Amino acid sequence: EITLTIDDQKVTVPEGTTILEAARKANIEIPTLCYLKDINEIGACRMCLVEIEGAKALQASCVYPVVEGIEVKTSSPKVRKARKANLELILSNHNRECLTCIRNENCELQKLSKELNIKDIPYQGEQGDFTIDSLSPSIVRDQSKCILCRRCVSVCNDVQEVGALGVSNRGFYTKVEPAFEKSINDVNCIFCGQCIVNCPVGALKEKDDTQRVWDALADENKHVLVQTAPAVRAALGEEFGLPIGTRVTGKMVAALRRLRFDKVFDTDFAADLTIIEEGNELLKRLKEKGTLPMITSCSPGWIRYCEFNYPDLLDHLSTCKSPGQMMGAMLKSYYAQLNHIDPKDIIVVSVMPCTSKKFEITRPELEHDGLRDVDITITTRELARMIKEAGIDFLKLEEENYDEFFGESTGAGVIFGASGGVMEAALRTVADILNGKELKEFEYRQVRGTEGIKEAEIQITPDLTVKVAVASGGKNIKEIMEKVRRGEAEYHFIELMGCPGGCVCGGGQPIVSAKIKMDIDIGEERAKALYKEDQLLEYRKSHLNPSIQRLYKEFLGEPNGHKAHELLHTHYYK
Ligand code: HC0
Repeated sequence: EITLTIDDQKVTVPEGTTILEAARKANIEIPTLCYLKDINEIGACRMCLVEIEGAKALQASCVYPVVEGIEVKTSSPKVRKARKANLELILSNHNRECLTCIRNENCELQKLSKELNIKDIPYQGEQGDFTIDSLSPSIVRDQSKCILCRRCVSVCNDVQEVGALGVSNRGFYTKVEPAFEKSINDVNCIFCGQCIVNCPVGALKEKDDTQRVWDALADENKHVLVQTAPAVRAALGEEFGLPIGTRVTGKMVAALRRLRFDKVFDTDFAADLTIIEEGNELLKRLKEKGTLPMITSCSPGWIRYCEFNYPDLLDHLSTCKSPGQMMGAMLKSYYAQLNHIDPKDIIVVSVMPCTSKKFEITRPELEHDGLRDVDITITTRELARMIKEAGIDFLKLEEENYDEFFGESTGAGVIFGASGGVMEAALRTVADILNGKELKEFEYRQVRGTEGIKEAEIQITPDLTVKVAVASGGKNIKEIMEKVRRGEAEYHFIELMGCPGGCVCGGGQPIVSAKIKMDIDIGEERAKALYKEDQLLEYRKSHLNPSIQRLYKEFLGEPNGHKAHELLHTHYYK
């Protein structure tokens, strides 16, 4: 324990704590920009400068460990003057088109300018590079807004271990960019969007597809269907000021109807369908000694990661398309047939917590009869913008239900959005099938929670114990995949998701400031909302979904059968 004085207040904290953390613990606010707890603690932006009694220079509090007895001043005239000058310098080279910036009112730089009472910017002169890279289907980079805080670089390199972004040049010419000034589209980026949700400003954003949706909705010759991914409902409310972890399923459905989609469906329905296909695929691989461990294939970020880093292990992937794609394939076949609509006239829009899904829908593997499974994907953030633009008062909306059949889902479908959810949903179904009855105990808490890697051995029947692993985020995925490559992974089934925490923390979700993330585990809060919805639903196992049962009876035939293979499965080659 160390005791120090911060602004005349005695503070006692464990050794190794930084001055910044100690101050925040004592409710003394020190501003930061580049700081991202445990991820980017590099003292680059100089916003967190403090004065330490006896020290000649001001010190960056985010990297300065506490020392017994020191006296710290966090807002002396000297400190305030230096911080202001640093902020003015950052602003002098920042594209200040705040009114039309995607991060207007959710920008850490804007907020800080207000808090530090910046009135004008004395340093005007040459501006840095203004390149905009919008070649990828998922991510747009705007150099003119980059403040070189390096949060994206640390997340991409240390958390995701992708390494698509780096820092080049020195001094005024310093830039954050992929190697050799390439576009993000031409390097090993997995389009997870973790750079976006960790950027304090508008230098990184999703490719905006909202205009394409407006155009589709305005086209009277098109039948426009929307599906919402599990994790969207757990976060959309944040865009309207609701606390993190508020579940807004019913309001979201109502808003989509106000936007005039022809039908509002739930990706959770297709998650249930995925479980039937994937569960049976696993049983087949176990029985016929197929490639094991089998690995989930629904996270497009993970698929890209696999293609770039483990092309030799692609056989381990389940052949199932992701639920979002399965839904598209069903809507353009069975739904079209039932409703006597030419599939060519159907536009499927998906709302996803994910930026990589924008890439996924363009993949050549994911179409049928020359028609894309899914036509347009927007993120949770883009949906919020559409709702606002349409003048819909989200908070006042009465809750509504999804449209029937393709809107019907189980608790197993909804937990897909949290890390461990796909695994748990699969276990619920596989266990019932192998035991030939409906088990009363079906919550597999061993695979829940926010740890990066979870492992469990689960006794399914008296003679079968399955070994499973769940990992999310590139670094954790790598640890598991290296084991698989070395032949040391004795698992039967592995769930891998590209974003740390799973889809609830996807790169398309509402952006939460570094300061709030210091205190709240957003993944945990949003996941709670999904597990709550699981408990509220009538059915909690995918195979009990009456619409899924009818779909097999009337259209698909057998799980993993001919028709299912044609529409619901694919292969990724590299
Ligand atoms: Fe997910 Fe999905 S659960 S990837 O995490 O499997 O994005 O939410 O939509 O497709 O269902 C994301 C979330 C999905 C898919 C589902 C899966």
